[in-house]
Amino acid sequence: MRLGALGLVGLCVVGVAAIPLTATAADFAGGGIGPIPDGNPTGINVTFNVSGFVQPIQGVSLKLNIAHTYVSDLRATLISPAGKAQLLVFGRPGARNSSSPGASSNLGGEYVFDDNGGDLWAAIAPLTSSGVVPPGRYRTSTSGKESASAQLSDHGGCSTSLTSAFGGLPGSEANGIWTLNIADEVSIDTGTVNAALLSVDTVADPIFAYGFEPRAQCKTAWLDLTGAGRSSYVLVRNTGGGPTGTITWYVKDNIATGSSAGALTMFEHGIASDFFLTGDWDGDGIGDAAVWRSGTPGQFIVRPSSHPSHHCCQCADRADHLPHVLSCHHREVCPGP
Ligand SMILES: [Ca+2]
Ligand SMILES: [Ca+2]
Ligand SMILES: [Ca+2]
Repeated sequence: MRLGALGLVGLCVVGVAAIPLTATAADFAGGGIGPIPDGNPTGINVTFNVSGFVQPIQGVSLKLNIAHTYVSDLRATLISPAGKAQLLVFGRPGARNSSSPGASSNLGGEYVFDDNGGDLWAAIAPLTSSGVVPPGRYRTSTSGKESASAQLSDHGGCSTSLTSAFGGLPGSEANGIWTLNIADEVSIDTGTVNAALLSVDTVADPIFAYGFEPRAQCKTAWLDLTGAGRSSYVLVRNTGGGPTGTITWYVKDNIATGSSAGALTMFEHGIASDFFLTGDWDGDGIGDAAVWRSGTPGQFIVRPSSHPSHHCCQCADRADHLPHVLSCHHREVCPGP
């Protein structure tokens, strides 16, 4: 989606969430803006009261007026109502492993995050400590250092997609309080969110074709189901019992060491007769659990990391032939056998 299209139907005024009965595109000003607590991973929550959508949303973009003197201190995550879907907007951009202090350049001005923007990490790379990241449009991107204290790999800087994370949310799930959590995870340098605007529409973007072009700054890890930048430890167990018993996935985050070793996540996905695999179907840089279920039609059933409560299907055109397009964007529902 494009911010330039926001006034398209005259439905809203910047700063005022004026809502039509049935929204097709609208802006929502953020509440809770202000100084970002220094060296505090909890951060602040900027909230957007979204309403008026009946049809599934497609495009989401975020405009921030933000000032900060050390861009690599910051992490920002956008979360839809009730946590149904979420995406890291940026996380410690420019910062990689634990020996790197990250990028000391500044934020100052208006930054738009949408699926047609430029590469934030590339924009940061040449800047000095007093340099300002050029205001403008940027893609969302995967995290550098995954926390203030731990980083074991050089991952981060891969472009992700707001449309893939949030597109397809039905109106009932798009309406409500959206949250942008912004945290400054490293002490000394500080900053402030001066304004925030969330733009939502129901029109698929004609320009972005869900591609993830190579980025010189981008590094990722195979079988990384947590976004830690290293392969996760993953097991599946037949916890339902029998030849079609429910399968529980056990995912151990591969960060930290000793008693603080990574957290264990458990969730049910698939049945014992499925084939199990992983990949990144929603393009958020984090691996998704998936199964292939043979049948007529055969189907991939994916648990996208950006919206894990929506197990979405991609059907084959006939029994055990691969689908034409692998995407969870529209949360396809396969017809019954
Ligand atoms: Ca600086
Ligand atoms: Ca700081
Ligand atoms: Ca994913």
